Amino acid sequence: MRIDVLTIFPDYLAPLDLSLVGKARRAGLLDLAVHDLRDWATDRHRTVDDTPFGGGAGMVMRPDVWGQALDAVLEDDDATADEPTVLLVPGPGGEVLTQRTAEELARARRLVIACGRYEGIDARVAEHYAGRPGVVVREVSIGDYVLNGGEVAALVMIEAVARLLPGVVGNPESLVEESHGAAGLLEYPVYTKPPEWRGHAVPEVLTSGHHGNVARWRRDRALERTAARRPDLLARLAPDALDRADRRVLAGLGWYVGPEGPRRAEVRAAVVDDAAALAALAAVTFPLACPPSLPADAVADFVATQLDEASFARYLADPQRLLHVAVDEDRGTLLGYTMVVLDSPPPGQEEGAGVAELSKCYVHPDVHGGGLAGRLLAAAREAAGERGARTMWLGTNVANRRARRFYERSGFAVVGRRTFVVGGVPNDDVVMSTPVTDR
Ligand code: JCQ
Repeated sequence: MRIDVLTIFPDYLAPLDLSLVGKARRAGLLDLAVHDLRDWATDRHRTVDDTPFGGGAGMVMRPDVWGQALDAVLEDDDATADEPTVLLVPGPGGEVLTQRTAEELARARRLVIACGRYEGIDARVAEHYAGRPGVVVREVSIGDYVLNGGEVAALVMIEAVARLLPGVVGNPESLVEESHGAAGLLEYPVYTKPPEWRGHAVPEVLTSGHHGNVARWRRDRALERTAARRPDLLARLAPDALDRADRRVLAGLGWYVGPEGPRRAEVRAAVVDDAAALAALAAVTFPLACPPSLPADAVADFVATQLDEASFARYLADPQRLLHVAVDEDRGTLLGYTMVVLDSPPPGQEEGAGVAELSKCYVHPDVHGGGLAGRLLAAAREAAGERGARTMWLGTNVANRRARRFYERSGFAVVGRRTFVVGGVPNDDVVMSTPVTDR
């Protein structure tokens, strides 16, 4: 690759003789030249700037000087080549440099980097060269802060690009590992010898020799770091990039995985104002939990008489019932809910004190497997415990494998059967139970 840098401070780019970039130059993998813009100024003072049209503070770099300089540097350019020459203009107003940008730039045949100073370069320069065949102009920022000139940004861009050129990085494995990071998560923390330093030990799992556990631990830390520092990156992950273990970690951090990727969800006690949204959600979730053998009108009857807004308003007003909701934090949409009935023993059991019934636990089908049910159940269990419950039971249709597996993973065990009447039609339920206080 060929790179030309134009600047009024050529010495600022002296570090390009060093390290990996310097080595790439000496190895002939990178042909890099730095030019002094003032060589194309025409007056005795080698002036490159002038006052802005329209007024305002500071100075603007003159298009005529830039035009002469760029024409000279581009003179030997092959306008018919397949790959364009990229005229790269670092500046706080450009598109933000990302690993993807670096990858794109690394595929260019040639880069010409125009380092501006003062208030910037006369806008006609970018306009003019954008119209030149074989040239693509890209204004690129290295972040939302202001520098005195484009030189440091040029150094950053050159380093980001050079290390991607074939043969520059000794071990291309380290680029592969990174592209996982580029796939959306921040890097996990790393450690080396000594195993204990100033009272800080290396996490035990890393010295255990258990590769599976190491991989899981690193993944968990990467998820945690990304959630804490770069929630924007987390929210851009595709749902299918997150496995069950990922979702459990994210759930513990206050996230769920929806159809558009991870989002923040709040789990809280329900309030009277939630009644309408609860009825709307229940009308979606309840039919899906019913066995296909159940007639549609029986399901509809149950929804209309026991899951309507008025019913939820009554449940919410009942001190013996505890309702919790999971809500998307940004949109406010209801994602799931639980209802616990205190002192409500399963059929055939006389003693009800300290026995809580988990009467409802539903999550919208779009966000199944997103980690919300676990959080809702934890909130329901905790609230029931605070109200004196020592065991919690539930009934779920014998055929609902998904629900049964979820409750088993959550500590429930099958303890019996019951008949549950939906719209006058009897259904076979399993009864499952769990202690409330331990865990
Ligand atoms: C780059 N983030 C900040 C400063 C004018 C092109 O004209 C100008 C360029 C600069 C230097 O770039 C930055 C920068 N990324 O300040 C003023």
